[in-house]
Formats: sequence, structure tokens, C-alpha cells
Amino acid sequence: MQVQASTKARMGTSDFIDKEVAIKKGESIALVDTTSSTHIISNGTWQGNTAKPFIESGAPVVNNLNFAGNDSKNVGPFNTAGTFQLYCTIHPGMNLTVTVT
Ligand SMILES: [Cu+2]
Repeated sequence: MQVQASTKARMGTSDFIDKEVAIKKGESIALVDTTSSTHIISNGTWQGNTAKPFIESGAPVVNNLNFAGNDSKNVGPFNTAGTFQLYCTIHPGMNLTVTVT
């Protein structure tokens, strides 16, 4: 079983509970689905109700990472300093910002 990363970004029914997390280079984050909701996480962001998929230089690739409810998966490591966006492809406005220093 995978060890959960120490920095958590919790997800509720249709949004991130933790919308911003900060980590150091080389660390990963744990996305934690706290409810029975499905989430599908990729690189990019919502601008209003429009999905904007993109991947920043140096970002770990997150391609339709599926959460079935009440589960947890690590994303990373983030090996480049900067600001990185993740979003849930099925919940408009469900955005996460990861700041790496
Ligand atoms: Cu979602």
C-alpha cells in the first residue's frame, strides 16, 4: 500500500476543501477524497465554467487520475519550483493550486 504524502489536499462532494497547498521541491501531495463523490483530476484549471487543460513546464503529469470516493492517491513529486494547477474534469470550478518552493 502506498504511503500517503504528508501534505494533503482534501476533496469534498464537488470542490477542493483545500484549494491551495504549499510544498518543497521534491515533495508529493496526497489528494484525499473525503466523500463518496467521484473525481477525475488532471493538469489545468477551470476558468468559470470552461475547462482549460494545460501542463506547466516541470509539472508532474496528472492525466485523468480517478477517485471512486473515500480514497487517496499521491501526486508528484513536484521537482520544479513554481505554481501548478490541477482541476477536476467533472466539477466546474474545482481547482487546486500547488505552490512549490
Ligand atoms: Cu470532482
